[in-house]
Amino acid sequence: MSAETLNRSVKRLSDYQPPDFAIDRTDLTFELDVDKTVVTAVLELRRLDPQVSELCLDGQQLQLLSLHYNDSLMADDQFDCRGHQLRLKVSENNFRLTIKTQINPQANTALEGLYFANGSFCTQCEAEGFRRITYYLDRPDVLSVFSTTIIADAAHFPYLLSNGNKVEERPLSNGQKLVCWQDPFPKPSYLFALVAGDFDLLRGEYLTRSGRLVGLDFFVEKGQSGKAAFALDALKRSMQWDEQRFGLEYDLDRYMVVAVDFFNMGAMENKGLNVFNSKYVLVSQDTATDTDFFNVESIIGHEYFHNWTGNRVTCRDWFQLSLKEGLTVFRDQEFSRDMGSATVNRIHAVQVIRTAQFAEDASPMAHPIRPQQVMEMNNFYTVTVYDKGAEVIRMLHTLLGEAGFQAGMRLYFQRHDGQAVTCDDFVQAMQDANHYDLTAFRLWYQQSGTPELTVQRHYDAPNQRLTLRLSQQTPATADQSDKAALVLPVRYQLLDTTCSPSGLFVMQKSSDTLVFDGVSAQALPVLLEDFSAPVRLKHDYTEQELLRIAKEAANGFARWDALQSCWLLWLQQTMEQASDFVLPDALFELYQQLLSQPLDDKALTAELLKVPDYGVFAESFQQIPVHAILSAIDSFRQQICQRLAPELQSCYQQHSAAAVDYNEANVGLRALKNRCLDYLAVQGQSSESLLQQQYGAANNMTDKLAVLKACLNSSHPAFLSLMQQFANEWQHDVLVLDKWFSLHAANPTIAVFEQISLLCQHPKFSWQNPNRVRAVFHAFAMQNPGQFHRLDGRGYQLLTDTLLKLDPINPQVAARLVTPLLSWQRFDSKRQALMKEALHRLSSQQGISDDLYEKVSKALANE
Ligand code: B3K
Ligand code: ZN
Repeated sequence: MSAETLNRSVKRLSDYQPPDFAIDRTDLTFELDVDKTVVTAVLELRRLDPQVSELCLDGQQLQLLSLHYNDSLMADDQFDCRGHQLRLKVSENNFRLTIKTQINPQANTALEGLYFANGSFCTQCEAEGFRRITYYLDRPDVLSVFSTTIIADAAHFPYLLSNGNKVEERPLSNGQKLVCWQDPFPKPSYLFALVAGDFDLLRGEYLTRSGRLVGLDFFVEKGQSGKAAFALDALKRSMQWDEQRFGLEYDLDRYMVVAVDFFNMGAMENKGLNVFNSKYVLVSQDTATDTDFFNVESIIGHEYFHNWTGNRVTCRDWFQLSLKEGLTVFRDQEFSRDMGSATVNRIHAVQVIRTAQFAEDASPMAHPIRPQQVMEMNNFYTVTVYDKGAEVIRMLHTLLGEAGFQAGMRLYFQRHDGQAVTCDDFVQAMQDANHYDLTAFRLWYQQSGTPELTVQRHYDAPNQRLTLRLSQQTPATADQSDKAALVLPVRYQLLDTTCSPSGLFVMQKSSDTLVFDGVSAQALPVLLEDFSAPVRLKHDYTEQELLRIAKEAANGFARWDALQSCWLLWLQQTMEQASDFVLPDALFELYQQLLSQPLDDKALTAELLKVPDYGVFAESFQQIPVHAILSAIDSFRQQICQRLAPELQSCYQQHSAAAVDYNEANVGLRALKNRCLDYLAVQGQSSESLLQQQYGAANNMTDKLAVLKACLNSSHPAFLSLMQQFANEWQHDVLVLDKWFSLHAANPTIAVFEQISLLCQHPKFSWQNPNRVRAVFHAFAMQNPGQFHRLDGRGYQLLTDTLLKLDPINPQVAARLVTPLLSWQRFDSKRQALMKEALHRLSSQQGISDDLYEKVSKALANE
């Protein structure tokens, strides 16, 4: 490890020490001012270990105005306030500290702590943002009862919000007003929130199953409250679902959600006062796609479910993040599954694992779902901690069954309500409630990497016996070389002529056998149904066998999964045979059938009809052949369009009459119709009238955007003029404009560079706003592989220039965007050299943030 890395502090799970002090009460007063906010924190402290003589509080970017110990003002030589700490000698067991600090919310472009943006004050404290508000024990295992008094100009900030119940509201002299909040539930500082601004308010209510009436308040930008109605309903559905499925009820009288346009991520589960990125609250049919509606419902659910899994029971330390995130993602996935197409939901969740999560395992940032060391915690809100974490919970659910899992949840809450605990405590509750030994299972929490499960088949004809030899192996990752065998729940189904047995095989060792007796020579096992373990399955199935599963399997996921394997085979064949490769007739027959007689689940039909995205193909290679993949995708789309144009046309016509509302049936119809449109656009000029017609007639954003995407995917000549029309229609609405920014940034031609520089000068673009920056640069770096990975290095250069500009403004957003540069080892030597050059430019930048430094230094570690 370099000297610089050592200088920056790396924290280790193995160094965990319980806190020396408790903070029984935290009384905060905010005198809000855009550039000089004064925060007075009165902390009632209790020494837990009488041997300890020093108290050390965390603090960053604070100006200390005064410090009182009980009632005495402390002189400068009575404490030590340097770096990111405030230290003072302590001799009593119980004492009070009154800390007055001044902060500058307007200068806070990192959007961590208290910031002022777009006319409102807002906080984001997870993971370690509270220390930018006052000196504190800013760690999740210090739980305190908070009260918050907010004083601000009444005209500019009519709503002054914080956690819990409002206990006082009164006008003050000189146009100011005071509001006081009390939160009865002890909580760690990361769940603190404050919002002050002028909003429109949409109110609702929910009667809990025990008969308590809860007020539901949505605070949104003026004029936008109509667009929060869907989110309000989604919140009611979440509350009801959590009562029915998990027996969990809400615990305060009020649940508030504030939607803001300046936010680093999706949303935040602060106790009683969620803060949301406006894109995950504000939707209407004319401005939001079906995917946007889905995301709103799922994130509203996610943040609500955190009230029990995260807030009532929280994490002991940040290494345990998956305790709340993996579990809450599992819960939100189950909720979404019950609200829409279960199969398509599972497909989408699995795609995240197979693309982004497997890529993270193969990258310099590889880590287990419970990381062992961290420089900047914000870098570990990852697809591994969240989504692989949810898969680990799902495996527990598979092993224990719904009743066993729920028994484990009940015991977990019974034991740990009101505590800050570890992932081990969670697994222990599952184990004890079920008398099921989970010792070996716990390895999932400490081992990183993607296990490979290999299956070999042997059929013994005289005995009609099929033997499957299963072996597992996890390749070394950047963070860990030695790997052991994991517990793998393998769901299977056997396709056979007469019956189709199915079941669960729990693999415990590095190799094992699964035997089926009395089966025919045609028997075909479908393994890992519903992706019952987050592994890469290696098999030797032929195209015919895979297509048989795609046609015959009862399980929709298995059908889709078999087709995914087919596409990987066809990609290999295309790369071997270049332009001569022709997709097999059997695929066209299957597609013909699906187009003329779609399944009841139209959204699943649309998934089955889809050529996988670049990211799916890319993840199947150690070294990614970018352009070969892109041209194979083009060729596949062309072949499908050429062979099936009439069927695509008629399927399009037959499914074009969906009503506008967001519901499972309409979403499915739109998905299927727009899949057809996407292929038809390949025809170029001759599809123009169809595209124009849909664009002009569309009464919803899904159908409009589908036209633009179809044009983009096919480099259709109508693209630019339709984009112009779209910009004229939507320039007043930033969330819609973000879609337009992203489409431009995903343009696969060299014109994208000129276009991006124009976008950055657009009056609605702002380097301070994460949504705008991501709309352009996330789309460019992640959805435009052809231009991003150009051999002249222009793509890498553009991203590097962007990161150098962005890092001083908002390190969290910069550190997210750097991801595609980290995996330089996955490309050819020319690109490797260019990507490393880009990483060196970043690492040699003066004052680079810990966020970016941690990732870049890891990426360059094994150069
Ligand atoms: N807990 C927050 C994420 C906080 C991210 C901090 N960088 C949102 C969520 O997972 O619900
Ligand atoms: Zn979460």
